[in-house]
Amino acid sequence: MKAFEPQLVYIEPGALDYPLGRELKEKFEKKGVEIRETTSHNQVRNIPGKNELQQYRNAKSTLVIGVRKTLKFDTSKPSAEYAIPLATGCMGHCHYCYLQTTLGNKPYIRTYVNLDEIFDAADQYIKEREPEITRFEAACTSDVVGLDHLTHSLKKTIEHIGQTDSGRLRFVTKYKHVDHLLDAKHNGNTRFRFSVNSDHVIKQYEPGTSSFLERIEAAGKVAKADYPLGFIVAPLIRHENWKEGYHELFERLEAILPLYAKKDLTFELIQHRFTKTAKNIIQKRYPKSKLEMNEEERKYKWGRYGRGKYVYKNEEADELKETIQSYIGHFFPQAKIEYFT
Ligand code: 0TT
Ligand code: SF4
Repeated sequence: MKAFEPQLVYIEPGALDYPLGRELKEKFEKKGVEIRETTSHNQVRNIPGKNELQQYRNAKSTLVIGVRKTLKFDTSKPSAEYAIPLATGCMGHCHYCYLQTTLGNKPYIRTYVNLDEIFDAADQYIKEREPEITRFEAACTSDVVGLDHLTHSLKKTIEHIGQTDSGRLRFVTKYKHVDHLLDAKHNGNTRFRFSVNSDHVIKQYEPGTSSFLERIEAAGKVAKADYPLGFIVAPLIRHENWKEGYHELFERLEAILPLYAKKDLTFELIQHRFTKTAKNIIQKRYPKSKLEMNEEERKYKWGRYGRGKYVYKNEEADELKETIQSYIGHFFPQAKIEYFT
C-alpha cells in the first residue's frame, strides 16, 4: 500500500495566511500536482468525472487545503469528550464507512492549516474541565494518519497535547504510514489505535487501506515508540463463519504483536450499524458490495434528531459482544475493553 498522494489540490485563499498553507502549496507545486484556487470549500465543484460515481472516486483523491472556521468542538462519545477537527474525508474505500453519509456531498479530503487556533480552542476545553482529564478524538471525520505524511498536523497535535497535564489525544487508523510519528514527543498522552477486523471483513469491505499485517507491523513500531496502544475492532459483522473469523483475528494478533506492545492495551468494540440513507448511498457507490444491510434482520435504534440506525437485534448483539470479549479475555487477559457499542 503506497502512501496517499492527491491527484488534484484546491487551496482556499485564507489558507495562505498560515505557514502550513504556504508550505503545502509549495510542496504540491514541486511535486507537479495540479493546484486550483477556490474562494471557499463550498465552491469545490467541478471535480472531474463524467458521472456521479467517477466524481466520487476522484473526490477521494482530491485534497482541499482550508481553514477551520468553527472552533466549537463536537462531542465524541464513547471514545472521548471532544472531537478535535484536523481533517475531513478519507482516501479509503470502506463500503460501510459512515463518512459517506456524514460528509454528504463533500467526499473530498480537507485538511485544516490554522492549527494554532485549533490548539488554543483545545486548551480552553482542557482548562474548563481541570483537574479532570479531557480526551480528544482526532479520527471522527477522517483517517488522519493516512494523510499526515503530507501535513504533519497530527504530529504537531500529538506534541501539543504531550505538553499538557490533563489533555489526552486518541485516533484510529487503517494505514501503516506511521514512521514520521515515531519520534513525536507524545509524553504518553496519545493513545494510538489501529482498526482491525476478521480477514473476511478486511478483504471484502476495506479496499484502499493497508493490509492486516501492515497494520500490525505499524502497531509494533508505535508500541516500541512508547505510545499507549489500542485496537478498535469495527465494524463487528456477523458474516458467515464469523466466530472462526474473529477467533483467528485475535489468535494472529497475539502471535504477531511483540511482548512490549501488550502491556498497556485497550480494545474498543463497535458492532456494524447503518442508516437508511447510508444503505442507499452504499448501493450507489459500491454496487457490487456484499455488505449485508437487511432492515428486517436488525433492530432500529432511535437516535438524536430522528437519525436512527439499524444495529443487530439484542440477542445477536449480546452474542457478538460476549464472543469477542471471551476471545480478548483469552488472548489478551491483561488488556482493557473500553466499551461495546
Ligand atoms: O461506525 C461508526 C460508529 O462508530 C459511529 O456511531 C461512531 C462510532 N465510533 C467511531 C466509536 O464508537 N468510537 C470511535 O472511536 C469512532 C472511531 C470515533 C467517533 C466518532 C466517536 O467515538 N464518537 C462519535 O460521536 N463519532 C462521531 O460519530 C463522528 C461522526 O460525526 C458520527 C457518526 O455517527
Ligand atoms: Fe472510512 Fe476509516 Fe475506511 Fe477511511 S479508513 S474509508 S475513514 S472507514
